[in-house]
Amino acid sequence: MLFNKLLASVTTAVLFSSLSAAAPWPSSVKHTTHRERDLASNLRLVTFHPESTFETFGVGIDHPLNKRASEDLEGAALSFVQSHLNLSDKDVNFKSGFSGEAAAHAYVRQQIDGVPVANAVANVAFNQAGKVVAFGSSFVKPTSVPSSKPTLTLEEAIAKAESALGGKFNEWPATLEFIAKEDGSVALTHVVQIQNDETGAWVEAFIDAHSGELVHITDFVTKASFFVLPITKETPPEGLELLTNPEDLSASPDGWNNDGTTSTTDTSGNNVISFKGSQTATTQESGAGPVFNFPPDFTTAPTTTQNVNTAHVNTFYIVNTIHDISYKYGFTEAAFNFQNNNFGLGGKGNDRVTVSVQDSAGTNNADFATPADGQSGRMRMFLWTFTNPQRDGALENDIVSHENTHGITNRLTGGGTGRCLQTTEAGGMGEGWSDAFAEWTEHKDATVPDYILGQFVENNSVGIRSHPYSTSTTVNPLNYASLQTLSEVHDIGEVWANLLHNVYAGLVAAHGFSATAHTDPTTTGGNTVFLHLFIDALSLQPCNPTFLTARDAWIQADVNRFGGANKCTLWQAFASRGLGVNAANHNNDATVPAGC
Ligand SMILES: *[C@@H]1O[C@H](CO)[C@@H](O)[C@H](O)[C@H]1NC(C)=O
Ligand SMILES: *[C@@H]1O[C@H](CO)[C@@H](O)[C@H](O)[C@H]1NC(C)=O
Ligand SMILES: [Ca+2]
Ligand SMILES: [Zn+2]
Repeated sequence: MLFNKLLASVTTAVLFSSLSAAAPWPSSVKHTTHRERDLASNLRLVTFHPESTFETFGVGIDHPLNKRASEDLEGAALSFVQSHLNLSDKDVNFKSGFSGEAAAHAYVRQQIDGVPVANAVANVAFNQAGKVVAFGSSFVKPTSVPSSKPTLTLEEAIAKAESALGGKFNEWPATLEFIAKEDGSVALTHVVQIQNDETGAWVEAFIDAHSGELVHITDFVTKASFFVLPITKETPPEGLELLTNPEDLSASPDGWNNDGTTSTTDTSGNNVISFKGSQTATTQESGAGPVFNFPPDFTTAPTTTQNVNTAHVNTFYIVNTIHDISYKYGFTEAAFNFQNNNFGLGGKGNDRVTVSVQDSAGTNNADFATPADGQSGRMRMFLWTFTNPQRDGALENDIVSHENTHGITNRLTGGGTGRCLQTTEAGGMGEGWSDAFAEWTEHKDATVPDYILGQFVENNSVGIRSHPYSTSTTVNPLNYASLQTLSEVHDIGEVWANLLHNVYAGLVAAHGFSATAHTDPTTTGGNTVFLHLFIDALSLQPCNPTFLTARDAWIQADVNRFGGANKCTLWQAFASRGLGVNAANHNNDATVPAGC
């Protein structure tokens, strides 16, 4: 409860005053380009992210190098961006790219004097025919540009960042980058990572390399805020089972108990390490094989050795399983996933997920920090204090899945930088994808029941969100226009997750349900189609997407992979919750394209 009280005293007061001063929707417009955060030392910082344009091209358009070999992704992307935005080659810099099953993706940055502009990025997607199918851009035309030679040393910038943010430089290599500001200028900045072990804060700080001012941050941590709802009835825990060989060797070739070079006998491997307190405090196998057989005792405190072992094993199992599922649907090494050893398949390694269970930093919550590809994702699970004995979020799979999905969405959007779900609206969708993925993993057949998250940790039947996700507008009335009055990321996330619940229901109604979708992405059920589009669209959408551009990315993803077979099903579902063809500025529209 402490968390809610803190939130109320620190954040809510300000949000109420700003909301009451303005008409409902103009105040929500900034969701697409801004984010206001309370940082350490009573510092409030508003970050600016230039609006992303997003165009999709259906079956595709040509690019200047069409005649050349199509495997030159970098050359094709750079030449397309230059011609499309009328820029020269000195303005554009290739950041990352990969070829997926349905599309190839390139992520480029604007640069000035050879220095990249951190928040001026673009992404280009090519279909299998080598034609451009999607283009997103937040490139800027700066009104003034300072010298690209810093006057402030890196050491001075680090000292400024540490004192402004109340944390310590974590020694991750600093970079020099421009940052586009709201006033139209750009600032030259030293970019340094600052962490605070007590609060769990982990940000990239952009310190003006001429003035020393903190001008921007990237917040790597996405938190789950779980609001207390009235307890109406009990949901008994589902039974745990001893599963044999749950790993998918086509996604984790050395199995889960191998750290990429040698085999392991504890809850550590190539994709994840689960521990409590320190990374040496993992759980050792209970028998060779390996066997990790540690049944929980829900009548005793979660902190008993027995229950800590269950927590390690369950999170190790869930994060590995999500690694394997998402891998088969396209979240691979080259697409910036979390693995120590990438087996020569592209991307950066040494970044398995670290899971700290029963982390002492908090209660009644959990979080996930997503730095760029090549640095480990950090999941922290907390204890929940609503019951006696307390309960452990590590044993409620929807909470673990929700957190893990933050890593997937933050890596797949914008090419592995961890910088592209930072605005209020994009951060809100981040929460929504996390709920929607958790829901996806739990479907068992073609029925699409209302979905509730977090009922075990709170020991109530209504869970931690304001409404169940539902195809019924009576059960869940949230729609696109709800964004006019919502400004907290989890609240916005509920709108997106409810939209995706309805997209899911539409696809399953059209295609049925594939029972083996977790391990076989070639199946044809609506649940399989849904997860393909979910993953594919993340790579297509622009940096800091909006509901509108994210919707367009789903439509384009369907063209790329299924030839547009689901166009009307998708539009009908989106339009049913206000995200029709003419939706704009957080105003509903129920129009579907002609012919649907
Ligand atoms: C493209 O850029 C050049 C040089 O900056 C300029 O002269 C030209 O007018 C631009 N063309 C268009 C179509 O904007
Ligand atoms: C869960 O809630 C029910 C009442 O709804 C209560 O009887 C039970 O003791 C609670 N369980 C725990 C562990 O607190
Ligand atoms: Ca990686
Ligand atoms: Zn979350």
